Amino acid sequence: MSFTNPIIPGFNPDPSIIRVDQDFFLVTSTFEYFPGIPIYHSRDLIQWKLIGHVLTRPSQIQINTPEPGGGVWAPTLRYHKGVFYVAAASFSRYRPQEDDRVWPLGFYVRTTNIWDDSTWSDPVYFDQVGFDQDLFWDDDGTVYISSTYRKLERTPNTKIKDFAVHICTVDLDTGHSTSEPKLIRESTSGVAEGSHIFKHGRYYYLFTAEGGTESGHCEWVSRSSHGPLGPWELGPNNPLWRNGAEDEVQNTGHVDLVEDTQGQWWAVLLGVRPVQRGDKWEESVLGRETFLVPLKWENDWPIIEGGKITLQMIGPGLYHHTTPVSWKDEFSSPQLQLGWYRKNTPLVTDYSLTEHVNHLRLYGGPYNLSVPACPTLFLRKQIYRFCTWETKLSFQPDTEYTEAGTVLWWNYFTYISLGIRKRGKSRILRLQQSGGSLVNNVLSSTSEVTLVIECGDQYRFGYRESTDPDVTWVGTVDNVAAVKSPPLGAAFTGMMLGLYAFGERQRCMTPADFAYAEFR
Ligand code: 6LW
Repeated sequence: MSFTNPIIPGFNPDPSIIRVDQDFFLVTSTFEYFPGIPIYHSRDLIQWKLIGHVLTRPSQIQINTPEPGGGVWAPTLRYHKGVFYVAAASFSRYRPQEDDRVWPLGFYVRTTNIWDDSTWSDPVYFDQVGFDQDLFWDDDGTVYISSTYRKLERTPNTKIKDFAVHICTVDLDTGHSTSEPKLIRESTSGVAEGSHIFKHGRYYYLFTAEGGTESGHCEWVSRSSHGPLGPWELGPNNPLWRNGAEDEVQNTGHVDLVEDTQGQWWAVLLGVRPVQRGDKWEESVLGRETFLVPLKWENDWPIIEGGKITLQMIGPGLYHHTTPVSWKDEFSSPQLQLGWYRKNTPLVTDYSLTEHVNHLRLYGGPYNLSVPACPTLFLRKQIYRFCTWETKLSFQPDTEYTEAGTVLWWNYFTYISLGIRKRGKSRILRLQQSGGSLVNNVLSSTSEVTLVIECGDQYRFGYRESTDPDVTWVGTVDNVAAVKSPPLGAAFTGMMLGLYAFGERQRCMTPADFAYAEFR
């Protein structure tokens, strides 16, 4: 049967997967966003549903003033004797190699009930720094943690990053390591990361993502008949596939593996879908997404048939893929629906779904959208390349220092907001590109305003007052311009759309009421 990639579209990098009986669970990275680490569920590996998040409480994760691309990196999800584990690391800076002092300690959390996200424990921290923590239980019960950090010995040939995979045994109750860390994989590319260890048949396998997460990204495999400490023997078919700069799916790597109930093995990995315009490839605004590929074993080595990751793939099994074409939240439940994200861990409650029934009411906090702190901002991932985002806002600002509206969001350096403000006696609608141009339109009524962002090769911003027959378009922004305006931060995340309210250094006393938000 054929299936369509990506299996989880939009900003969903670094997938890690397990199967428990009939159920597959998959987690991805969230970086500076909260709640952290989405958990997706599937029965067929193709259709995935968001069922909750691993990090939902400030006692589990404090993401306060991260750089874009900081926050929670590459989780590993594992299941052992009735307990689910997620190991990860959280950064305040996005590029650890730029400042060796800020390498974070890794941590893990656990639960026995993956269906109820309030049951995940508080973190137990490891006593080792690094990122891309992997947990492996050997048959004798020994637990190994592998992670990536910069090699200790530096030689004249040392690469700038020198990210290498190290392993040690660990006491999970305390998080303390119980053996000296050992280097098990370094790469001539200078980057070996995203390690995952498995046992299959008589061998242990070590999968590593190499070359860095951008254009040189690929996946290597080694095996050992001794154990996780090695020695490891490199496979004959490395890298496992060769997606390159001309392919429809690029930057592929960071693999995790799962065996289905029929004994078929599958890899999940991250990749991007660049957009071809004329003879040029442009980066996808959707970010790094989750892809699926079947694996075969030959002479006790894994291989990918065809040697490429593509948008349409053939895999054994019974698959059917239906892409939902629309999504709408009418704010009719007293709890926020799954799939809304905050930037950073919110420290105060600044919204209500019950004060104004069937509305999301925001009390804008004192931070506008261009600061590293946590603004009153609710975000959804853009998962369709061509779609329209729409919301209806009622907001009667009583000072000139408050604003509420909708935003196209990459990070706090790069966003475009369309919001209502007070100017003199009138209300204006302001289109503002971070660090850039400004368009102000005077609104003619005090009624609700529909705010629209058309997403495609370009983003088009418009609004409609209740008396207007049509949308008035106020500006257009090129995709790439939106993503690339400096500084980029990290290419770790993806485009999001959101609702916001703020006061400048003082909270906003008048609420902003959003009647719905939709993609169509
Ligand atoms: C991930 C690591 C990586 O933890 O990107 O470039 C990080 N390397 O494997 C964030 O996805």
